[in-house]
Amino acid sequence: MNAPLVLVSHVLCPYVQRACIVLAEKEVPFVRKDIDLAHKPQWFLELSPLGKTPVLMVGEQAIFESTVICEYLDETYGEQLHPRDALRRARHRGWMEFGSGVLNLIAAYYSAADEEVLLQRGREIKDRLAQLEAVLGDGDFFDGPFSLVDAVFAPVFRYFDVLDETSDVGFFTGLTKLGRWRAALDGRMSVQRAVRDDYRQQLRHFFASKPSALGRRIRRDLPGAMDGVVG
Ligand SMILES: N[C@@H](CCC(=O)N[C@@H](CS)C(=O)NCC(=O)O)C(=O)O
Repeated sequence: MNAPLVLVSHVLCPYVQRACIVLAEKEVPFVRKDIDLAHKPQWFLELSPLGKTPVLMVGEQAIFESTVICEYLDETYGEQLHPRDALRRARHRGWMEFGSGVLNLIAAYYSAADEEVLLQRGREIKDRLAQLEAVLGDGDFFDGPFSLVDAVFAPVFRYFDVLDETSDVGFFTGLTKLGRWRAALDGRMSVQRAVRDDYRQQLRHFFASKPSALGRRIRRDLPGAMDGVVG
């Protein structure tokens, strides 16, 4: 019998979502334990060497780093999501890393202190999205059946549901394959179940709370964003 799984999480964390998606794809039961990253509990710091979510508890053992968690789950449960061919798998790992780079750019975008930097970071994100568009085929997902690369990009794309509300970049404009991929991921049950029903409102609130250009825009354009959210 497999050891019980506990995923130590944060409500908005895109890296946590990767693990949730893989768990849902494989229909593996787990307990999700959300923590407040602004007030990290001592027990969490003892499990997570870098103080970051996600951490997966497999019985008494803790695993950290989302891609490591996803690969562990992929190797341990159900039908493999990673390609069997080593070269193709290596290529997928490269694009998973690329996805983490896009998440870093998104963080730089929502933290940009002024409009000029916001615009610059927005252009950099758009450039990365255009690079992705150029490698996509004609299927619904990244490369054939749903894979770990899809689990990485679903949380990336989810950000744009809120970012598009206040952005003038047109992140997906002209990127038709990417738009189709985003829609396919949006419709996937595992992706939908990776966040709470009030995720968008939580994300708006998180952005609006920032002393950044995007925070100012959201407070101006979406005043309801500052309304209370359940923690
Ligand atoms: N490379 C890590 C990144 C995880 C990460 O950055 N998690 C964020 C939340 S989304 C975190 O825990 N931040 C808290 C901190 O850095 O203090 C992974 O893939 O698991």
